[in-house]
Amino acid sequence: MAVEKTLVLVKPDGVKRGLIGEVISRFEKKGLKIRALKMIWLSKEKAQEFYSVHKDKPFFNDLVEFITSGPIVAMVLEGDSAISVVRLMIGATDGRKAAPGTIRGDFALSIQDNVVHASDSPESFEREFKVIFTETEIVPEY
Ligand code: FUP
Repeated sequence: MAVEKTLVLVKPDGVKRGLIGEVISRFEKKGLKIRALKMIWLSKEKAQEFYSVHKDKPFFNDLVEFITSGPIVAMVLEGDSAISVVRLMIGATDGRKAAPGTIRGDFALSIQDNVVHASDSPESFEREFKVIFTETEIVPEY
């Protein structure tokens, strides 16, 4: 068993549509532990840093505009194989192609407005976590 942490965001579309509870509920019921949770409104600078791996992509500016268009809910989830498990649960990037039963498959019809973000590797988690959280915002093991 490999206990991992992963970073999940409910994006501005998900917050505006009242899907915070739905998203958190799915992860709780799956058995993942919430180790940190907060609502924030990202600055443009933080958003650019968060999505820096995409800085040369044609959709970068739209992506930064979108993720800063309203508040988001950020959380750190922990559990066995949490990174791959959460990626499976959120589904493919494009909501039109995401499998039914996944979060994006059930709630998104767009590649940009796709409700959630989740880290895709331990390295991504470490980088993304530092943009959004400080170590002291992680609660002790419980
Ligand atoms: P994902 O890891 O599934 O969130 O997807 P990516 O890391 O490939 O992309 C990050 C975000 O960029 C996606 F959530 C949505 C956005 N995006 C676009 O807007 N257009 C694209 O063609 C690809 C991604």
